[in-house]
Amino acid sequence: MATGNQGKLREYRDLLEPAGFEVVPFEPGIEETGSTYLENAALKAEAAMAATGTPAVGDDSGVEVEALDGFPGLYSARLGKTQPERTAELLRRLEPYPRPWRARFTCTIALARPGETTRSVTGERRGEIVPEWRGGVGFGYDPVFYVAEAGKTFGEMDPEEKHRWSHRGAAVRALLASGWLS
Ligand code: ITT
Repeated sequence: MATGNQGKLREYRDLLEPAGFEVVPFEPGIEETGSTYLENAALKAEAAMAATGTPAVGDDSGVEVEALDGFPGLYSARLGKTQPERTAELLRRLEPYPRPWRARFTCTIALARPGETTRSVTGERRGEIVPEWRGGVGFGYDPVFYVAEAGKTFGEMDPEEKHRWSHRGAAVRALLASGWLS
């Protein structure tokens, strides 16, 4: 798993270990120079595969806010130095706009295997950004991402529940269903 994000790593362990996979973290240490989630996910997966010689997955994800024309999207990790700063910056930018602040989380997973073409799957979840931080579970923007159908933010869901609703849960289920991991 080509990530330095502990929150993501925990979720991949949760989602893939019950399916029989051992998830080993590897920090690819590359610059995310791609212009799409897919390009960045592939850069991470291919760097990890090249360094380790084993199959690797990379995850590029982000939250796109309608009022901000899809921002921060690809730049979700770069809105500030720490996550509290990033979340506060997102809320600051949204302040002038009327609610609801409709948003969508996207997660693209790239799978790189030695000698094979890199393949990918994507999962999405629609919701809205809320101004007050709710719940202490999860990571990243979880406390301000509200899923109306569940009546909770991601930050208020236990891991199982988040996986059921989340962009990453959907992407991993698609990856498992693809048969590419066998
Ligand atoms: P790696 O590249 O090392 O995997 P990263 O944190 O830089 O880690 P991204 O470039 O994909 O990851 O940036 C995604 C940003 O969106 C980052 O700020 C995450 O915390 C946030 N994010 C992604 N998935 C999330 C989720 O399920 N819940 C909350 N925030 C999430």
